[in-house]
Amino acid sequence: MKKVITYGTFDLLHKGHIRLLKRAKELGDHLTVCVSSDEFNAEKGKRAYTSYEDRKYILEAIRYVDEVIPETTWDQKIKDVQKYDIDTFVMGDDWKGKFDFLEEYCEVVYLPRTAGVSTTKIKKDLGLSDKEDWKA
Ligand code: C2G
Repeated sequence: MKKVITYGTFDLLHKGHIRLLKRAKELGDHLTVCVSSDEFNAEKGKRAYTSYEDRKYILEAIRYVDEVIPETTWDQKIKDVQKYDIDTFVMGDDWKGKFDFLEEYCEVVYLPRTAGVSTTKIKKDLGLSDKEDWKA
């Protein structure tokens, strides 16, 4: 069984996220999604609208996703690839080159991002910001 892994926040889920997950799954038989914890998002300078628990719940409902685990640090990828016996690591190409160090442990694939959609654009179009004020 060919195992694939990808990482991300996946906040305000949109077509770009789904297309990434679909193409990632097409590279193997099993897709693990490592979704950023709320604390790790703070480290990434992001504040997700949807909590980690809810982002996990939503991702688990997607047909392309087989397993969802937490991402809590930048440095867990090598351990994850070994622990989950991963064959292929996949990210959108906005990360191109950033994770080439994993080539020692698995195949590394950067897929073209889906143009015209992003969580940041959604928030901007809705007049939301990353500030506290839009928290429900
Ligand atoms: N993505 C995409 N097309 C878009 C938007 C996002 O293909 N229009 C991809 C990104 O390239 C990424 C995945 O969807 O591979 C998740 O995107 P984010 O939730 O923004 O993830 P990010 O904040 O980049 O977190 O350790 C890695 C980080 O956790 C990645």
